[in-house]
Amino acid sequence: MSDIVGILERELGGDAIVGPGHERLDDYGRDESPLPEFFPPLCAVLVESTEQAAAVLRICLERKVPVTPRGAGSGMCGGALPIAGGIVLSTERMKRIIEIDPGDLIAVVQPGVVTGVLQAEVEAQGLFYPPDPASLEYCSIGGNAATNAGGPRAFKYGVTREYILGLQVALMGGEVLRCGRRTAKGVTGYDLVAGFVGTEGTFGVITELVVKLLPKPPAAATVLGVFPDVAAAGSAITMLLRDGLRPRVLELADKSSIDHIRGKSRYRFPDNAGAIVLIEVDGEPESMEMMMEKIGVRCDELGAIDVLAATEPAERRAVWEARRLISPSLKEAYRIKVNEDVCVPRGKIVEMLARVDQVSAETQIKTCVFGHAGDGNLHVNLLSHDDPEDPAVRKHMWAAASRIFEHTIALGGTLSGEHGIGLTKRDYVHLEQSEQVLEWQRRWKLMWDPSNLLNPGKKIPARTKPCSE
Ligand code: 2HG
Ligand code: ZN
Repeated sequence: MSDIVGILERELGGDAIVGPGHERLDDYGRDESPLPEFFPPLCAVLVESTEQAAAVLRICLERKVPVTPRGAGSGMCGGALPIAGGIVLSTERMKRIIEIDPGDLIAVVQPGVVTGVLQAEVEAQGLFYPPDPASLEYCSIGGNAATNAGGPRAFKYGVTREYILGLQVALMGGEVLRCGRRTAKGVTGYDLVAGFVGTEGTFGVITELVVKLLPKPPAAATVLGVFPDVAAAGSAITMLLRDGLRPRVLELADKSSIDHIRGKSRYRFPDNAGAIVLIEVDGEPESMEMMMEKIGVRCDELGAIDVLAATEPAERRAVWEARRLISPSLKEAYRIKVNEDVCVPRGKIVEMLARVDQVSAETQIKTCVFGHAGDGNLHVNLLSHDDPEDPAVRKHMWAAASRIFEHTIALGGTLSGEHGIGLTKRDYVHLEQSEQVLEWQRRWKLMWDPSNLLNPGKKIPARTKPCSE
């Protein structure tokens, strides 16, 4: 393993390598996950092409060196951490939008394209790429595909998987695979594209994507329902869903979330907000007023203490900037932020919110809940000012997270709605999936990576007992 850095340097050129002693090397041992430790790689390789990515994967297999793919490093579950050492393969330099075709409604992009940049580029041509993870200003499309990222607009438009039509993937050993299509429909063969999306860099390294676009909705408007507390806001969401309301966004933020962004946000949230429901509609300009009126009346009936409309683009931008500030503001305010993204059936949102309160009361850990409540996808943040490296503190925080997972599963939910499993949730997957289901996934992984060198130790827990038991 020791000469791997030199070999990669000779193959790709020194400029591609962030090697030992480089001031940036440590950055590749961290991501946005709530882990205090970092995992320094031997080196990071910043590839610029599919051929370079394939060369790295060929060399790593030949030398039996673990390799961890990385997009922008914005993942929250440790998926991009090189926990087995070895090297990090970063696609951050592959930033080219190769093609935008307004007729075919597709774009062809490299994985390092920042999601927000792609959105702005297609919107300038009257098109629309809906998936909008909160980190869209710095996360990359390759990472979004690797984690099957969601976002607020997933409520109406669905998650990343629904927008990936085709992929080029570099496989362990250096083979390059092109799969999928660029047509609106297509059922030829098995759906390998869907199989790669969401595998968190454990099957292959995405080096090019064909993404589906939509025509840009001509108008959008945002409504803020202000509620006395999170329980009232949660029941309002349940009722709005029962009414059959289908806006493009149906988000929730509790009082703690709002209080953490007040000082920073350009948007002034009402002082009396005990929780807010953020609703956004899109469609024809003439229909906006009518839809907002309807939502406003319904929020009033459901116990809102105020309903505010944001129609002007600048005002809507300010609302969204504020919403995206919640996560970074919590990170700034606490030494520990264990953030979960559990997802419960929509009918169980109110019950889940009550169970989060119960866990907070039992453990005396402060919680903050916000997120994509219309999808049942709640960001339950467990927060503490204690020392993140203190094993007792750590144990206590993760025991609380484990209680949150147990409640989620008891309500028929799933551990992760959008962030992925990576490292931080890997050892809880057995709460949700049977050993048989896990075993089939292990076999699937080994089909693509028989030496288990590509992002090893992620996504699926190691076998703990024979499948037959
Ligand atoms: C969001 O929706 C992100 O803001 C981050 O998914 C969630 O930090 C979090 O809990
Ligand atoms: Zn989110």
